[in-house]
Amino acid sequence: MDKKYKFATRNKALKDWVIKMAHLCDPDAIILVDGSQEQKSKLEKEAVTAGELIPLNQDVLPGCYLHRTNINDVARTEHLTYICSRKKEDVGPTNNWMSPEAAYKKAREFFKGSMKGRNMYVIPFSMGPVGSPFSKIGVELTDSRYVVLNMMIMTRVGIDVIRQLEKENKYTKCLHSIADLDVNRRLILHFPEDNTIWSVGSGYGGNVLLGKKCLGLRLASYMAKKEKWFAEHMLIMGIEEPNGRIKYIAAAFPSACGKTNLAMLIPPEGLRRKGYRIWTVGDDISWMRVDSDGSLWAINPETGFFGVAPGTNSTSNPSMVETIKKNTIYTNVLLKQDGTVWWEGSDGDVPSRGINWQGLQWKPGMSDNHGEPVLAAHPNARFTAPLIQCPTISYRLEQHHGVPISAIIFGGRRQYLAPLVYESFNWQHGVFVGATMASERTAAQYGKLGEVRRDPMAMLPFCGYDMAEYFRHWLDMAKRIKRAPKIFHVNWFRIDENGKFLWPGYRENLRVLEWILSRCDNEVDAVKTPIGFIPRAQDIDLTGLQLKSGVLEKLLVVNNKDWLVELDGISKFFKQFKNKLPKELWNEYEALKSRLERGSERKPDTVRGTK
Ligand code: OXD
Ligand code: MN
Repeated sequence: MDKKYKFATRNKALKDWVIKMAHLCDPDAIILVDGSQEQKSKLEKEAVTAGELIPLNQDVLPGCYLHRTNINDVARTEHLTYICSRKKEDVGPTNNWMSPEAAYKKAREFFKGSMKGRNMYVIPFSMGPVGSPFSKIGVELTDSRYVVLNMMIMTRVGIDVIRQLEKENKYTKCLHSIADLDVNRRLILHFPEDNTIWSVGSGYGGNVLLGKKCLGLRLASYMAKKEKWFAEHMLIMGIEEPNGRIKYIAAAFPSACGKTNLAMLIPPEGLRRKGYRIWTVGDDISWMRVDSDGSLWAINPETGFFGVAPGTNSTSNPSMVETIKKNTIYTNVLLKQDGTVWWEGSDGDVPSRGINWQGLQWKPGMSDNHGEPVLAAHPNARFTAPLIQCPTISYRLEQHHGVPISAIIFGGRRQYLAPLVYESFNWQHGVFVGATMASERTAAQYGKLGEVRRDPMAMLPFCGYDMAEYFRHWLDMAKRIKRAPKIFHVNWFRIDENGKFLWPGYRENLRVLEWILSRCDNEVDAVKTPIGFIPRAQDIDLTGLQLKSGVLEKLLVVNNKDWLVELDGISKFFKQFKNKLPKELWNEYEALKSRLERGSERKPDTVRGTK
């Protein structure tokens, strides 16, 4: 307590807070992160000396490093993640709650002296271009060099943020310490009313890069409700059409549905020849505002990708393979003998040996004491890489007003139920489609295989307040958006009688996006079904794709009986919100039910859609 800490800033409140937190955590010194290349190199060197980073083969992977987390610290810990609003009812039934008093008290014990022997880095960062009406400033205090180096990739860190902070005293106070990495002393706490985040006991990205899920989604969603905008778990991509116009879409998918791959796809040959090209804006977070033209405009508040490595290869995502060839931090992948890296589902042959994510000697075919295969990379192994290295990156990243959104797309992984694509009837119905989004678990996820997990708007783990209020916000925004994007649902994962995927996915998904955009321009008719408008088979351009005859028709089937069963799951999900659930969503539920019941007494619908 008697240490004299030094920290210079013209922002008195910031200085007081930093010094106060230093007294709590007891670091050796306080270091301001200015975003300079010089400081970055120094930190990298120190991290290498301390064994926190391993330099990779600099001839093949210049500027790249490997990091290994603790083996008990490899993913977001949702059960230790809390929203600490003053009133319990404000977080709703889908969030963990702790009172601010109890949360501060408990975490303070974990933070006490937690930075002893380490430095406290002060990272001023901006989510969004500095000075943009969208942007939010944060300051993260951390004792982890890995966090500093990742934040320098994922957010805007630098002198202009510091200047902005001196001008206006409005920022999110983020405190992080790896402490002793003990899972029993780990907490990820959000205090929406105090604009504060405290994270202790973890070194895993999603728990500690506090600009991302914690500020970028949980606190931002709370701010967005109050300030009447949207903070969403969505990719943003521009689709350049043959006429040279670029239209932008925002899309939300639960994990393991290919969000990052879609955001930067390379058009299949048939569509590339027509003149299509993709411009990636972001792969994870979309902040959207109504601009003066009455449309919804979006920015990606981040500057980097924090992507899942396993499964990333030249077929699934050639753009990402290019992006991560330099200036990338790899986490929990296999280190090969030649100083490069590998993971399950990577390009290249399976290496004959290496050091796996746990730091152990590894050979293909190894199994543990329980007979389980020993993996080269952790299934949630990651890379952190700058957006600007992506070959498809949009040139509008720094535009203060973002990009105009023509369509919002929701999606899930459904083997039988949802057709390849359908369009909602209107905004309110679209909100219902988003609110009832669901995905079946894959083998890579914890839980029962095939079990349906509801994940409205892919925001279940990221909404910083009561989801019923969040749905209300989505509905209310209709009044403000004069030129609302159309809302669609896609499902790339339907299977046939033999369990094989019917749709080839990946780059071929652009064929579906093409239909979506032509619907936005009212260029094609559609077929009206009880769940929404679906394409006429002839309107999906299959040029160059060998799809067996009849498969597209199968992909577009809407089976009323299956949907009637689905209604049970939806109603169970809705009921947990009790009378807070907006009645408009129950109205949509009833309307869908009656359309399905009427529909099942008739022949399949062939009614023409709107033009
Ligand atoms: C992520 C996630 O890491 O959604 O982006 O979990
Ligand atoms: Mn995400």
